[in-house]
Amino acid sequence: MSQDYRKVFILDQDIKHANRLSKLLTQQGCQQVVRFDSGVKVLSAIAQGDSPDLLVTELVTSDIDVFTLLHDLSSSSFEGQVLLVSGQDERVLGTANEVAVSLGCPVLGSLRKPLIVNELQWILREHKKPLAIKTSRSMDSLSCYDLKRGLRSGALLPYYQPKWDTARRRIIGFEALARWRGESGLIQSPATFIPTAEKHGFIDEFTHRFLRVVLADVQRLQAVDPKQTMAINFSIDTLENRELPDVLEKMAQILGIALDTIVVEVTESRLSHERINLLEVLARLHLKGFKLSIDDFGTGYSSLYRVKDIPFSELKIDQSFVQGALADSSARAVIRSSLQLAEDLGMSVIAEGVEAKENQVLIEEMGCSLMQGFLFAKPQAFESVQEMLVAQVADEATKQQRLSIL
Ligand code: G
Ligand code: MN
Repeated sequence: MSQDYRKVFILDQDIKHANRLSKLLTQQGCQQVVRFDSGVKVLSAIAQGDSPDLLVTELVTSDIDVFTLLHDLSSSSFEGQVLLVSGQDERVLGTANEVAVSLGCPVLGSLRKPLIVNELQWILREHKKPLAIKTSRSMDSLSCYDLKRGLRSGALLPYYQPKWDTARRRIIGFEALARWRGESGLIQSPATFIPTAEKHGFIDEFTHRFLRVVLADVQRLQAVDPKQTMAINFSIDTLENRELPDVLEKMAQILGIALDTIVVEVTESRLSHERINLLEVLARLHLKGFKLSIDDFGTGYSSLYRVKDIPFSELKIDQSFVQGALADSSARAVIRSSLQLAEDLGMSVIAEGVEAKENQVLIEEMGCSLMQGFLFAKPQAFESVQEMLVAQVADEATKQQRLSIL
């Protein structure tokens, strides 16, 4: 299963630990494991073209610490993934993880010492795909010209990801995610185009075009099941526009869509004091009957203050906590306190980014049954989520019929 990791470097001064790790990695199918006792030697091997698929590193090495190492790796030719290991406080691991993410280093995860075999196996199995995408090197943003031309030719399109109620085993709604279909047909994520649209001041045009398509799709989905909700991610720049509540209301009303089936998602880290109109716009959306959801909860700095102030009806626990929950007790603590906070404030909670069954079970045990994630369904084109919904409605009708016969 880890044959993808043909070459692995281990950077660890602790010989006993490095030996054990090396043995385990070999057992997991890694073809070549090379041990290093110095960060400088790792960097110089990489500089000479000898680069691993995976670098497993301690936080503190004999010559450089992990932060220096990550900075140097991000400007080297290293294209592999990083697995952090430490006997230190988990929060230090968390900080190193965050720094790596901000540098665009694909972090596979973090492991505590002493090493637990299952934990290593789980990380290698579940996270072959990196947690962080290399934003700095592998994702080229689109130019302003590309965007303007693409907008007119329909390059902007929504993908939809179902939201699941695992207790009732059904789809309860969807989240619309903006995607860009490039000329080659390649589907790209918002990181490639939203910043450019924001920078050049046409995010509102973007939002309007996107909303028109999404709301038309909502109408079609609700024709299948009227209770389905649609969550839409709004740029903070759009939420600064005082006309938004009226515009959104009019668009929904024309299509006969109930306003309380539309969920406005706001990313927590972008809720800022400096945004003069933001609070007013959110409050007016709420007064009109739209639902407000706080996205990526736990990643911003103003969590508690903002949650108290803004009438959110839903809180979405950021995927980093959800995915870290099995191995990291601090992540579990964040989830537990988010659930408590939501309960006290009468909000529902959705766990984002559930990729593994083990995670689903753990999150359920913690008291949360609403989830989103690749385990249930990836974001996909309208036609395929519509099919899923049609199948669900047909299935429920059959069950209902059987019950009424009995
Ligand atoms: O910021 P927001 O939570 O709206 O971002 C959602 C993003 O997360 C989408 O781009 C979607 O593709 C991605 N996503 C959804 N489910 C999963 C998952 O299970 N794992 C990972 N890694 N990403 C996910
Ligand atoms: Mn979202």
